[in-house]
Amino acid sequence: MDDARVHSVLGERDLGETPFDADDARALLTDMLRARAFDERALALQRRGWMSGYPPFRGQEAVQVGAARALEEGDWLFPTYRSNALQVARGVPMSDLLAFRRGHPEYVSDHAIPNFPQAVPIATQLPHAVGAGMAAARRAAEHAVLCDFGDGATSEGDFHEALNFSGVFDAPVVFLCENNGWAISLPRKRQTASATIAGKAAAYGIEGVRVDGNDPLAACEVVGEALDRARDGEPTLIEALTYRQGAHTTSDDPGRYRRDDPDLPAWRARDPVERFVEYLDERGIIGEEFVANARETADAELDEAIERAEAITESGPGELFEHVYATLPPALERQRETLRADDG
Ligand SMILES: Cc1ncc(C[n+]2csc(CCOP(=O)(O)OP(=O)(O)O)c2C)c(N)n1
Ligand SMILES: [Mg+2]
Repeated sequence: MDDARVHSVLGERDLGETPFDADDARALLTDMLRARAFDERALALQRRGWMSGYPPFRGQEAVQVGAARALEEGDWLFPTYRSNALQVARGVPMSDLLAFRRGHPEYVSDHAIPNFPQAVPIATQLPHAVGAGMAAARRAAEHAVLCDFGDGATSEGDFHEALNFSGVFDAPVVFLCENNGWAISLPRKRQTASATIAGKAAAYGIEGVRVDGNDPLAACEVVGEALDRARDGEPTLIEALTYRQGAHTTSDDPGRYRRDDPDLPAWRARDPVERFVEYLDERGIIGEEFVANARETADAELDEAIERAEAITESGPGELFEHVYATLPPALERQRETLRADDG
């Protein structure tokens, strides 16, 4: 693998030189605008106490929306807490994502999208994704698995175990690492001494690819090719280079640790939404009204989603004891009883 090569489209090719046509490009931009509207509204809702915490994905819309577009209908997605743009673009109802952030433990609507619950513990979804991939291969199923995670996840044992298993058992899995420069306050260069994250793939005998994560066309192309290879039993580790523009979560203050990040202005200037708008506008693929109209539609979709999420009953603390054990162990049973008694 050529470690230095970063796959990109926006700076290198016109749309006619890609597999995408104008409709594809407009659909990608529409989803990026929907995702950004979701992110901005979710942040505002958190600020007024509507939900307790929120991990913004601003700056990472291109890689997530591009990846979502590359998925076939039956492919499984294993998301994280920051994969909301991926899920929005995939068609998971916004109301489900919002209800989850309000404490509802599972996706509530009756959609048939093969989507795992988002993982909050770092990297636990990687072995799950490989297991799902191995099961699919064993049943000779057609679908592949896309597993999304951050640069910080690459330091977990689960990352090693999952990639190792995928290579040995030819699991149809695409590992999508969104290298957004930070794991909370830890910069990428302190995360690993490897020159690249994609380069780690070589140790597992699988393909490693780097892609410009602020370029939706490049992301869609690279993830699509990797999913095709996965269906032939060849896993891939993709490193998408991007940047977390906002705080880690609404509980974080990045001003305390990266105010002086020398890369910050350059990344802000490479905002994925503005960059794609400019690319399409310069080529006459979108007109003046496109962005405003798409945003208006997204805002209306959000109004409805919020209403639907508000209609869902909030979970009580008793939910803590549900969904893990079929029969609660005695110690947990006693804790549940104590909680009930305290609740009066
Ligand atoms: C197993 C585990 N250890 C620690 C944490 C606390 N934690 C939450 S997010 C995070 C950083 C993750 O960074 P990265 O993987 O780069 O993802 P990003 O937040 O940048 O999307 C950590 C350490 C956790 N959730 N799970
Ligand atoms: Mg990160």
